[in-house]
Amino acid sequence: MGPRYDVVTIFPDMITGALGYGVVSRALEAGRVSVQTWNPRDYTSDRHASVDDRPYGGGPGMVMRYEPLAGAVRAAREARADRAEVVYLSPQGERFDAAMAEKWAGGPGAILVCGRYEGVDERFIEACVDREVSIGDYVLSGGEPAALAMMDAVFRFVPGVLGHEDSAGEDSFAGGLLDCPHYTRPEEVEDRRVPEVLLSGDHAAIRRWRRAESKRRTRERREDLL
Ligand code: 6GU
Repeated sequence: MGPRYDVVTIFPDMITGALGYGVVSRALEAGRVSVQTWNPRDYTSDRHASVDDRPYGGGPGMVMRYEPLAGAVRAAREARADRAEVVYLSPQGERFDAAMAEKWAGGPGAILVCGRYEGVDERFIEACVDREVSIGDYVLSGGEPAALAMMDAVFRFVPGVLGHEDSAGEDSFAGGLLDCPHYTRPEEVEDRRVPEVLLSGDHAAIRRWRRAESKRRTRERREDLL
């Protein structure tokens, strides 16, 4: 069995909806990976089932309350046989990358906590969170798109998830380089021809060309990777 992710979110449909497509959907159906959502709203005790409240000290926006988050994490923990890490998704976290995705693909998975509003009560992070992870230097309205991006990137490294067994190894970043260009039929479209080497049947030459294109692209677009 591959990794299991428990996602704590007040918008579970965002997660389950987005997981219903393509290779990720098939991997879930085949049981190679699994995802379950936990809604903090189900762990409230007040009449209005409130998950957020106004920030102490004033200011704009709302803050997610401790109790509903802690309750959802506790429930997710109790549903797992292991002691999976609790990961809070936020722009303040350490940066997620391909190396982390590959490492996580071989692990048990995690409990991913998605924040909304201006943030979550800091005491929840202190008491319940093992690490904070960010997908990049921009602010999302919530952690859900980040959780989806991370799980997708992780699942691609789980054996059997991609049909063609070594496709993940040939993607951008796998070897520290960007991906090479790809072409399909027809051989010519609007006066643009497929590079001749790809039609040559010379597999060694094709391998060399793709490698050279990857390097050229990386140098032109992402010199920082070299
Ligand atoms: Cl992980 N969460 C949120 N809410 N915003 C982000 C992020 C995560 N990574 C970058 N921006």
